[in-house]
Amino acid sequence: MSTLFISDLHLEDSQPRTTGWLLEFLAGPAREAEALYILGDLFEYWIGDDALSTTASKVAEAIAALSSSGVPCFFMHGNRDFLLGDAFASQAGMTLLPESLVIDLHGTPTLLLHGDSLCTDDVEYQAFRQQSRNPAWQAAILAKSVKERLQMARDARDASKDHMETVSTEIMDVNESTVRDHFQEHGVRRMIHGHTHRPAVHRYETEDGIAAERIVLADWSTEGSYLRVTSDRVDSVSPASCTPSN
Ligand SMILES: [Mn+2]
Repeated sequence: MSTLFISDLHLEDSQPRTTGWLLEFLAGPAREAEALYILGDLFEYWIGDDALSTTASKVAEAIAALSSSGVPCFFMHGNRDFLLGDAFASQAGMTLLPESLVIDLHGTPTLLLHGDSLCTDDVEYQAFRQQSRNPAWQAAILAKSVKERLQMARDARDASKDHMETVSTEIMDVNESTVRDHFQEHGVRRMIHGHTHRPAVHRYETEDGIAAERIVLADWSTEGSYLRVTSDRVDSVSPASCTPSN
């Protein structure tokens, strides 16, 4: 049996192709899985469970269908959809996870996280992250009108675009010493995350000489992609149905 991981789909109404890839994935390869983990940034932005986009409603229905077919679905927040709450999770039949979690993945303790918390060189972003995870700040945002929240989401997106243009690519990537601290603190030799849109398997040696790996999930900007983990294999898969047709 396999466990599947996806992240960074950045779904929104203006990108129906990406939503189409997800719907095919949920009705296809995901049905054979033991569990599906969504490690954040499923949506491009999230202004509250009371203001669902057409895409969000469709996606909730498709994830709920997967989950009721017997495949448990888990969701971890990203830096775009951190306001996604219990109401939507229950509508989609998925379980909300804390911001980091160690699971027993077919015998290997594995740390799961969105990945933004590893990008500690980006001091400005980390300050925003701290604020955005504060329950009082979140409640204040959610109390605003839908119109105000949509405007805030647009502003945040513009600010994030400006930020990406001005900050170097090294600063936007993970900090290696933070990565090593995470291996150490959580006592794991494998972690899986997304966020950086730099899919890869990075190999490390921990302080006590043990081999460790950091698997970075692919984003869905050019094609659908998922990570499939079994007891003896780790594969990154882009199903044919999820690749762009010319
Ligand atoms: Mn992200």
